[in-house]
Amino acid sequence: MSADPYAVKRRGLMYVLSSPSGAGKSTIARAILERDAGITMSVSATTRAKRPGETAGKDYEFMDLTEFNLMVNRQEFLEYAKVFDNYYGTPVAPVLAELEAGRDVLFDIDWQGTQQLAEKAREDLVRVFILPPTMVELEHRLETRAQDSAAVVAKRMAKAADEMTHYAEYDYIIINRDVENSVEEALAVLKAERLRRDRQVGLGEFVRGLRQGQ
Ligand SMILES: Nc1nc2c(ncn2[C@@H]2O[C@H](COP(=O)(O)OP(=O)(O)OP(=O)(O)O)[C@@H](O)[C@H]2O)c(=O)[nH]1
Ligand SMILES: [Mg+2]
Repeated sequence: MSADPYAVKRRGLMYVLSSPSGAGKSTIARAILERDAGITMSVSATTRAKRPGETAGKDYEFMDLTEFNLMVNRQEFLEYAKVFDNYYGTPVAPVLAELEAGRDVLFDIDWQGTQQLAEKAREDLVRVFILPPTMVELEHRLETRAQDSAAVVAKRMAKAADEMTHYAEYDYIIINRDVENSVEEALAVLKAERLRRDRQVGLGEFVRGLRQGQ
């Protein structure tokens, strides 16, 4: 993972952030990436239109349905799902490359995708669900985001209540009352999970070295 000669070899983990729309997941994800050099974002493919301010290849790989289906058929997705009216999927190759190099991968995906990852890679998965403090706050965030039409906001509010019931499928729950505090909590989870014994595959070797007086 790093050039540190004393670093214990470890397996990368898959860190999933999910939440109902507008709970602050994308903001928290961005902050994690800025503050922790050991984790990289999984860039999803999507059939939804690019929004102003989004960069192709960085925010998403934007593609049409034909292209998306081609990737599905070639089994190039680790998971994929229909969210609202569009398809979203996680390309498998970049994720495996990061994990094999001992780096962690961050996923901003919904509960459907998280369930699929749990079936495929339960051991490597850390699931975090973000809840809004109140529904009033959630609606406010959706409105002030102002990237979507009023109709889209209404649709997302209606779905949010449903989506929240999936909190029980996650390992950690963060109630986003204050973004800074939520980011710290999200980073604390990451730090603690990295210390899990079974992720530190180089421990046997490390302790052997210790016993030999190195
Ligand atoms: N299953 C799955 N879900 C994804 C993937 N990429 C994004 N999503 C989810 O799709 C939903 C919509 O994402 P976007 O179209 O970017 O919209 P958004 O404004 O960011 O929506 P929210 O993050 O929900 O507020 C979010 O819940 C994402 O977490 C993916 O590869 N797989
Ligand atoms: Mg988002």
